[in-house]
Amino acid sequence: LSLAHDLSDGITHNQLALYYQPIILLHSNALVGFEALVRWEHPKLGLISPDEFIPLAEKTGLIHKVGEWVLQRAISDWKHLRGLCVSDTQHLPFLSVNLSAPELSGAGMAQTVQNHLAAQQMPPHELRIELTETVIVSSLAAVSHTINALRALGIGIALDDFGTGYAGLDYLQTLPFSSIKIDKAFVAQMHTAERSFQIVKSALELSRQLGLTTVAEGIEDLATAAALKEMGCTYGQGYYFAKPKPLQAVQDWAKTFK
Ligand code: G
Ligand code: G
Ligand code: MN
Ligand code: NA
Repeated sequence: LSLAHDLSDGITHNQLALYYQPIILLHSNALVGFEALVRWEHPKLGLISPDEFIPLAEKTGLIHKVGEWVLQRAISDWKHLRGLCVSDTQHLPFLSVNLSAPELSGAGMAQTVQNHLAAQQMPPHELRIELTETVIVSSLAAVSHTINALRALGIGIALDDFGTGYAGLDYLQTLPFSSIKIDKAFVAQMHTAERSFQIVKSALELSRQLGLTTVAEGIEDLATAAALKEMGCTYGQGYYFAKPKPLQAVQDWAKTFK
């Protein structure tokens, strides 16, 4: 509808915003990274979630403009976020950015990412690209070249929403993932549903066996954070620690997080 037209205008009129959600190293409760999550501040409709406008952007081809804006903004904001993170020899600070299939199937994507990194002097290993299983299933051949090229640059590749797609294990076999994000659908229920708990446990075991790090998404309480830490999950993310926030707000939050 005209929402697509609005989005095209919105991109040029600076209506997109990036929110950042903290990622915590569970064993020491230290801030180690952020996930960048895009929002659209529509002048009449208010804040629109990416769940609504990313599919629209993908259908209309506007995703390339959205993705370009997200990459540029996130990588340029990183200099304000990096210093908030704890850094040790095992866990370097990282910034996670979501990419979708049409963005990845473009031939020049790895070069584009490399150019943004070089422009801001961001080390490639501090960037992590999050991909969903559904993204990959749509065009494995088209995206695998780009994914391999990004990984070869030293960029981390995370399998997002793990467990909710289909044939996820096949991707783990063929694509160079460096981490897995366990979907909040499992994490949120792991204390009330035995099956969810067992699925999380198995995902952690699989991840360990493959030498990958794991991020648990959707941690909403202390009990869940404590259980995941006990189970050996590397990183946690969720409202229990912090909701996604604009840059200034996340900087303020970090000052009070011990
Ligand atoms: O933060 P929120 O729950 O509203 O995000 C919903 C979903 O939108 C996320 O799970 C993610 O898959 C997607 N998303 C968020 N930001 C981006 C982005 O910058 N690019 C793409 N392609 N998807 C995003
Ligand atoms: O890209 P991905 O689908 O993983 O994005 C994570 C989504 O989950 C974002 O939309 C973010 O706003 C949302 N989210 C993050 N933490 C929590 C949480 O603790 N609870 C719930 N319900 N959603 C969360
Ligand atoms: Mn994500
Ligand atoms: Na996701």
